[in-house]
Amino acid sequence: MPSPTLAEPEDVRAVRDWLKGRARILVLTHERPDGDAYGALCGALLALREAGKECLGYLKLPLPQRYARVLPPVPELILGTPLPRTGLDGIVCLDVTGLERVERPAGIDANFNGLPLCVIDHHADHTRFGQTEWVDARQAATCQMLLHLLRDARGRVSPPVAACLLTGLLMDTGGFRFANAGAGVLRDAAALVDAGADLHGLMTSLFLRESLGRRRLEARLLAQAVSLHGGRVLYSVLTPHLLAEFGVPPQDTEGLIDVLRGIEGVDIACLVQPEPGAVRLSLRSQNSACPVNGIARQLGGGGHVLAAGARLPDVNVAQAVTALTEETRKVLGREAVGG
Ligand SMILES: [Mn+2]
Repeated sequence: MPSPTLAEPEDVRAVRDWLKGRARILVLTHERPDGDAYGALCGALLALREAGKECLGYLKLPLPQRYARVLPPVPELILGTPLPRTGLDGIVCLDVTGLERVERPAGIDANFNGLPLCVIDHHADHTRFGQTEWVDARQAATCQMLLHLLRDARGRVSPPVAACLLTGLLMDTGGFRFANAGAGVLRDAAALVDAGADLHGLMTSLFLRESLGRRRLEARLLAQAVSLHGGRVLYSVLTPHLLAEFGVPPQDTEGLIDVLRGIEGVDIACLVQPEPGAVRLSLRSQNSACPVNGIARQLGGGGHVLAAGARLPDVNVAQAVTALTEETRKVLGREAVGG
């Protein structure tokens, strides 16, 4: 894995110029946010305020406990309610692959009310949807891109912003355990620690402490997991009922799939999540010869080589599992042929 490098300078410059020309900015991220999304959203809002900009951010649901514990309070964040009347003059979308994945507040339409759109993202399957875009799939996290942007612009990052950005960098690299955690990531993490982020505190809260309910839910998911293709694919079904049974909030499912991914012999792990009118498949690969982004794309979704997902409308769990069985068979078969 090559170490992340700076993106084309003109893209970064375009984003910086765009930001300079705005006074009241709305910051959005993707639906069903993860640690990189929360870190990037909160870090951007704090940094914009420090730069003297008025800004607002939006999340449909409150932050999961693990993030609420470690991220600084961000008063600019609106939770689930319509935006106050504002004279917005631009929207920033962070860590979002495509237009349809943006978590939008009531009052902001699919055309973003015609406001100028600036997009910063690191997904390989990003589909351009902003007028001003900086997209670099070599970066491990959107938070890593924000660090470069801030360092270039101001040469420094404040301690609260550093805490947010390190949170995203940690979560998108699995605590420096994934293949994307190269030397560049470690150098950037060190820069964030130098800037005041509490690495040990973040590691503890993000990876070493969970509620008993969540740990019991993980145990249940493992106990009911089903093997396919001689154990190379492992899936488990996570229903809203199961979340309720263990008292785990619906926005706190990030990382549950890792209990399946970590099992010996598993190349592809899948969490099957029925929701109203659809079944969502989250996919993780332990083996770059068995990419899951192609599977996700085949099923109408997308993502990275090793982490992807799809939402299958109008199917039940059995039909989703049949689709999973077929698509993973093709990928494992190709790998066997390819060597
Ligand atoms: Mn990300």
